[in-house]
Amino acid sequence: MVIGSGFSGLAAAIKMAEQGRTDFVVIERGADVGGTWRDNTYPGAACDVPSHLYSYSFELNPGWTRSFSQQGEIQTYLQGVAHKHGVLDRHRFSTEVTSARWDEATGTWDVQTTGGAYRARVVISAVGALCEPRLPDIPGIESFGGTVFHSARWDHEAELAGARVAVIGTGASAIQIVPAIAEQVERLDVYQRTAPWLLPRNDRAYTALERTAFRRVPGFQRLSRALIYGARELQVLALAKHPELTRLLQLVAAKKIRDEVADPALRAKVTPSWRIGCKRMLISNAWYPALQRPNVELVTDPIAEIRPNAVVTADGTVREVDALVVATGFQVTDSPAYEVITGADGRTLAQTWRESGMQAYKGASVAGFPNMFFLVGPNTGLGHSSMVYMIESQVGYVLDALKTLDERRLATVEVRREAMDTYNAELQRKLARTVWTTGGCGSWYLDAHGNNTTLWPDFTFAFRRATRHFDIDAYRTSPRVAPRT
Ligand code: N01
Repeated sequence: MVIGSGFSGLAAAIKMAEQGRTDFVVIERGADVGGTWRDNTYPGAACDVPSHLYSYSFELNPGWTRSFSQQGEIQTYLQGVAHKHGVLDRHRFSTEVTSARWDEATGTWDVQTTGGAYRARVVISAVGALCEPRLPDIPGIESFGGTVFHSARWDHEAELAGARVAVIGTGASAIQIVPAIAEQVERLDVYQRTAPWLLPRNDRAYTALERTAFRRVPGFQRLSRALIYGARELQVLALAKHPELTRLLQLVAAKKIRDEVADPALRAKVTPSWRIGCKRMLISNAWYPALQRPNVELVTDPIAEIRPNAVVTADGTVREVDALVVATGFQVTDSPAYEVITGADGRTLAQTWRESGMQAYKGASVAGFPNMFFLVGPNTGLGHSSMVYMIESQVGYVLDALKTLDERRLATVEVRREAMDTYNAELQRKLARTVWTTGGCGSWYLDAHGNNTTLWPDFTFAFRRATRHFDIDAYRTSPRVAPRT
């Protein structure tokens, strides 16, 4: 069973089908494939990884219309890929997993869903890291009488044209939303807790000639992809290996502020106090111009409370609004998805990870959770390149595990605790010197204890190498019992 059908779950389904497997089902709570690209439909939603790299290696898309794809185009791509590979009939859409419990007696997962019960020999959790909206704990927010919604649950029925709107947050989502809606709203108050660093966004539509070349010239698309990949990998040197090199990137970002922001007071407000790269690097050419529109105000006083018709800041200023857009990110290290999974010792994954911190072996396997594999698991995220590359590495690893189970006639595999601990000690040793840890910021990369349990601290090809084969020696196994004759 696969849970979730975003980029990772869909890839797992396709690769299982390619191996000739027909004994699997994909449980998806949404009504379509796409995951985060199905859910994030806010105005301006687009990817910040170039299109030709942000695609499956087994389904390159010569038809990308821009260097950085917009949400709709990525969602259409994923729908097309799912259709082409014939895996849609293996999906159970609009069905949510309510509990998954390891049953020691049968060596299977007892999975309850809103669409009925299942027994699964293996569960592949592909629920994604950025899927559960985090709502801010601001006094009075529940009393707000106007329209209020999270950036990942955009209310397309809401009439923002001519309205007074507040956007809370200045992360990757907010910096796309604000320029996209600034023109149509009457007034836009942007509540910033921490200023982000921005780099230029070299986005443009591909010319007809380029698109023909992508389609017709053998190897042109693969070459473009390789060049983008190589350039992105170089960033690992600054972010993870030699964080002092981030100073060069920061010079570019600081110049961007000097070039694009005229007012010294606004310049001071938008200049971060932490090192670039510590939080996700944002790319936009529209953010600073939007903040300088006459109908937009960047508010840096902390929000003290929300009233039925207004946002009140700590200095006592009351700003009346009709709509509140909450762009405050996601529950990453404390996702509710971990509450519904119960392992061999009767504890949930959430309990396990609350104690140990979110950790796994190679991002894929957790001690105490036999026959369960994670895609986009702990420490497989990236601050610089395409998650699709990491996802394909993980899918390869998990598919090799399934093959090993069959070939060796194994009933269960469970990662050895010592293997997981050794792996994570080495990861944390590497992470301690990266900009994500030393850069002087807080971010969703870090858990409540300040440990980075989300990012991969090395080149992505190093991860590909580490996951090339399912390394059964790191696992405890049990054989299948032959049926009595
Ligand atoms: O969320 P975030 P996001 N009061 O967590 C602020 C991916 N993504 O949805 O920095 C006031 O980054 C918070 O402030 P602070 C990408 O991986 C990609 O924007 O914590 N403010 C921050 O400014 C990204 O990293 C793309 O001080 C509060 C903001 O809300 C990830 O998704 C596009 C607050 C949250 O920023 C998440 O991005 C979009 C409070 N109580 C997303 N709580 C692209 O590919 C939080 N904030 C382009």
